[in-house]
Amino acid sequence: MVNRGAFIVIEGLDRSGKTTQVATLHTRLEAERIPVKLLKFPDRTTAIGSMIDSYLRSQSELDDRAIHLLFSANRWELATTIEQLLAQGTTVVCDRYAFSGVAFSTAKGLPLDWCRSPEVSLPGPDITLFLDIAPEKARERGGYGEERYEKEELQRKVRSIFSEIAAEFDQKAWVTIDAGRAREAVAEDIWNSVSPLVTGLTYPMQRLWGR
Ligand code: Z5A
Ligand code: MG
Repeated sequence: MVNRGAFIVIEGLDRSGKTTQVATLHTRLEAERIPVKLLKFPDRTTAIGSMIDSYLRSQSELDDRAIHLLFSANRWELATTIEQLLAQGTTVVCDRYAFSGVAFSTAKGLPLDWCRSPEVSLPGPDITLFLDIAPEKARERGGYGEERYEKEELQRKVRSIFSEIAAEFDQKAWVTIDAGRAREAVAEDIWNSVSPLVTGLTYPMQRLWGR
């Protein structure tokens, strides 16, 4: 029987370097000959993803609950794929996941419990690496862009909700990394956290919030 792959999620605020670090981790895993698949949420390539893309670029308006459920559905449409990849021994590295879904919608004013409900039972990460950066430092990295949520006040709220979410996980499952440092230092911390997992796991895939 093959050991299953690890499910690694990289979360963080805008401009914290998630996409940069996911790419670096991918390169390193490939160099170590570990089968790996990268995923990114929102996945803007699907039909649901294109509605999300249009909303984020302010080309369409949606009720806050409707867009929340679309973000969640965008994960559910890939849930079976994630499960199959892990079962066949492929490590899955994911750029944002359900925690972004909960943090952003709660920051907009929806109740946290309501936001979490549609995410319950999604494939659960074996580890979540949270790239933490002060919003003012993130702004120095080229400033916030054109998209709907790229505003400093909202990002501050999102940061505080992420820390509420983190408090529910044990320290091995949720690792906060200071992302205000050089790319190489951040990448090294990420590697030190994930390398024990990527040689294959023998316990079953988790489900989000244990259900
Ligand atoms: N959202 C939601 O509401 N609900 C959900 O369920 C999900 C998402 C999944 C779009 O996400 C929006 O969707 C997002 C949350 C919401 N709104 N906001 N904000 P996205 O993932 O498509 O886009 P993004 O998060 O805005 O990511 P980003 O701008 O792509 O940031 P990043 O990936 O964390 O950073 P990066 O691209 O790797 O780096 C940014 C810049 O900094 C770039 O020029 C790098 O070269 C530079 N960089 C990276 N690392 C460093 C270091 N260490 N030092 C200096 N400079 C660096
Ligand atoms: Mg990104």
